[in-house]
Amino acid sequence: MPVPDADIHPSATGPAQALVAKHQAEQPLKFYAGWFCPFVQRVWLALEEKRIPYQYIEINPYNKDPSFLALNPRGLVPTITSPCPSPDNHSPHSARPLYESTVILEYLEEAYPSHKPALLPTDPYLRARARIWIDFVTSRVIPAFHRFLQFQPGDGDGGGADGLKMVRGEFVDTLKEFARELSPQGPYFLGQEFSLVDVVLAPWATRLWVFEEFKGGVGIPLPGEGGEDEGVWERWRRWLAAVEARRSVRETCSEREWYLPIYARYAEDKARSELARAVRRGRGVP
Ligand SMILES: N[C@@H](CCC(=O)N[C@@H](CS)C(=O)NCC(=O)O)C(=O)O
Repeated sequence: MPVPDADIHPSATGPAQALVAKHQAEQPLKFYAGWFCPFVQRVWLALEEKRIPYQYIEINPYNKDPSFLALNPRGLVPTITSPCPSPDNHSPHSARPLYESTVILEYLEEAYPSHKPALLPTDPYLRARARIWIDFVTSRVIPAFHRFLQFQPGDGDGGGADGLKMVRGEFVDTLKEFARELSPQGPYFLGQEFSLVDVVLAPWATRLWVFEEFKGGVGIPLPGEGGEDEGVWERWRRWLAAVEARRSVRETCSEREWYLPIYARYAEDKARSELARAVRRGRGVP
């Protein structure tokens, strides 16, 4: 039986709808996606940035269709099926599935080296450092985002206003830690080049409005109110503005009104997705 989360708008709207329409033709690389999903948006950004041909296939991952489970036993989007490398190396299973957004991002970098821009630096040290901050986003920022979003006044020891202040503070601290690592010149994490570090955070950074909508504000100081961290927050705002203005980011976003009911379920802690349950159990991102 489908979980209540399955009751989502069936397709992308706004700019993302136009992009989906352009990617309906059969292509060797199939992109099983959910228009609403930030993990999907990560992969979508990389496909768009690198102009890799893909066929967009809308999936409602809460319905767990058996044909989709055959590709990804966890039934999560994003999932891709990658083309076979060469006709002589033809696999009996024509669809070679891959899942987990960060694994797919690395795969696209390796499998499409001629597709520019490269989204990881070539220098091994800088590459490794980029991976540290990619991991930081997934293991720290996103769980803190969800602990804040899913917080309920009755939760744990620090319930009510104090509890909300605590989870808000913890989330803002992760953003500040990230912001301190941004290259001073920017505008992106590594400098002038957009990279996977920007890609992995962009979908959540462009959803910060959910805290204004449901939790009384994000808690990032307004311009001029950052005290000793003013420079850090000024740099954060410059990063966010550059990311929000990026073509790939703008074109993969749907209209806000259709995200609202989905995020309302998280904000009331009623979502039954794997992510919501993992965060509830204190397990981070599934
Ligand atoms: N760790 C996965 C997370 C993917 C994920 O949680 N996707 C959600 C949609 S945003 C999903 O498919 N949920 C279905 C479910 O929870 O049953 C990744 O990075 O790709």
